[in-house]
Amino acid sequence: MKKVVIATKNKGKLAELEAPLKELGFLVETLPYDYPEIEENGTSFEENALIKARFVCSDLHCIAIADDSGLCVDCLQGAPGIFSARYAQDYPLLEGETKDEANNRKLLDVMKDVPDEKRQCAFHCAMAVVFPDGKEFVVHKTWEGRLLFEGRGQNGFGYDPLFFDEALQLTGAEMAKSVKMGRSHRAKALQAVIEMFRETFQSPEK
Ligand code: ITT
Repeated sequence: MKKVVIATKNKGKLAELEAPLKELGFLVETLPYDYPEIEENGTSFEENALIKARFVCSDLHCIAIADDSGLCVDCLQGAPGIFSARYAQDYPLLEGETKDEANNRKLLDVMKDVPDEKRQCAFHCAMAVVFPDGKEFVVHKTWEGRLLFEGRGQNGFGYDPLFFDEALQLTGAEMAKSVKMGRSHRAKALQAVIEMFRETFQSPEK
């Protein structure tokens, strides 16, 4: 059975990536809790995804998948973008607040005077796969929506409570995981990766 490591420490991402890869027949491994932080010093989602996948592939000697993703808000010229995970690093955490909650609080503050019709945004995901023989594959997908004025829903992670999908009239945190997996930036990127794996291996069990 072929082994693949998902090069992320983000539990929300992991929850979305692990099951489909297992279903495809891979032995899926995750990074240990104390795995060193990989410096993401690229200037694009693609560069950062490749940095993470290359590092883990060469360190652990197996196929590595990494995703670099984030929310890009039109009227903020694409911010927080590649800095989505650390957007609120200049905001002191409130008592009991998580990093995701602080990021959402900052974004709502920054956007508080922006009217509904100017709140378009999109999630972006670059997903990179690096093979021990040096082969690399990268795909980039998006999911468009509108930023709400307050969070709704308990599912998902990150900016999901603020991200409103106009077609479904639900936030990313209000939709069931299976629904998000039919629409999201990450789900579409993963689908392309799965097709690439099918073509490469016919079946990963081989
Ligand atoms: P790894 O680098 O370990 O994978 P990370 O959280 O640092 O974890 P990124 O640098 O790619 O990953 O940052 C992604 C951030 O973008 C994430 O922390 C969320 O704030 C946001 N994000 C990405 N995809 C999202 C989604 O599907 N729903 C909500 N927020 C998302």
